[in-house]
Amino acid sequence: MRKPFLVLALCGVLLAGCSGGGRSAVDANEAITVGFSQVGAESEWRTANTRSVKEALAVPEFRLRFSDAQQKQENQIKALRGFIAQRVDVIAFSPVVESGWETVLREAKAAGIPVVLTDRAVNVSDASLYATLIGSDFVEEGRRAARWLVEDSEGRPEPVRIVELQGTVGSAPANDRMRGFKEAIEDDDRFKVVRSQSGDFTRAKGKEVMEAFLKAEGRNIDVLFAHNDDMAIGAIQAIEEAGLKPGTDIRIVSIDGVRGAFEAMKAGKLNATVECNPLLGPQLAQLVRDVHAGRAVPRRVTVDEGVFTRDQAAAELPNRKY
Ligand code: GYE
Repeated sequence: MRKPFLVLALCGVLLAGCSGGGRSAVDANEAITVGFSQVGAESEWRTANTRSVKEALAVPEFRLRFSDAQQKQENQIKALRGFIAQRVDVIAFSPVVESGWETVLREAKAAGIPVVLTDRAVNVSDASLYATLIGSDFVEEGRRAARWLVEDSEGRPEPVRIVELQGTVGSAPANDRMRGFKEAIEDDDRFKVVRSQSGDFTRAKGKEVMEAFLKAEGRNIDVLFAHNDDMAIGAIQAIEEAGLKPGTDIRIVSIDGVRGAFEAMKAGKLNATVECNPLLGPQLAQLVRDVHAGRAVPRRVTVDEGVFTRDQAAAELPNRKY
């Protein structure tokens, strides 16, 4: 934490030595060591997010220690403790679930290591346990999915029977997307969520749970709301295998806006996707720089995002970066 001030002071005295002489911009032992604990590799979104973080931190200014938690909080806690033991300069992580972080975050604080949350939020009573959170507004994403549905349901038969594929139980995006979606339709009697279950953000689980929904509800499903595109893509397969037409017999709206979703929309099988931008690497790098230097950072940094529908898919596909 104190290192950069020392470096700056030295630069002031030995200006020539710091700025010239053919030395690399950042000396290896001056690099900011960042311990990053990723959720896993559960979705296209996550793959793009990992790539973005790794790319942004793959410059001499940083030394990255990357750890994959395989969607398990216990692995993530272990990784954080490892980073603390190694005395990294900054810890960044994308918490699998919201609760259960107080103890390990207190350990990081006691060791003087600032923490940057990326993508997902935590539930802690002491706000000083992390410096900032960079990520999307998941409640708003849930609302956007619902607003699309309300608009697309104009003039269609009522009631509209909805099944919901939730993300990982206890995760911020699952909790918030569910809340935002529900909030936006609960005063409208036309809409009924008849089943809601977790598909853990993966294609395989999305397919499996959709099969169970179809078995239980038969042909009485009008809409699928999936908390991410991967689960929707898995569910599309289940719907086709049941002899129904995804996108027509069952309208589908999901979240993320990954390439696979645009392809499914182009094929007419997915109706809409709400964008959730995974390319947080550059903004994360800046926050790491700032907290390491002791500069003030905003508590919450959100990302700008939109909604895309089937009629826009073909034109938008070449512009997609993930
Ligand atoms: O929507 C999903 C991923 O936390 C925003 O996690 C992220 C979510 C994303 O598995 O695809």
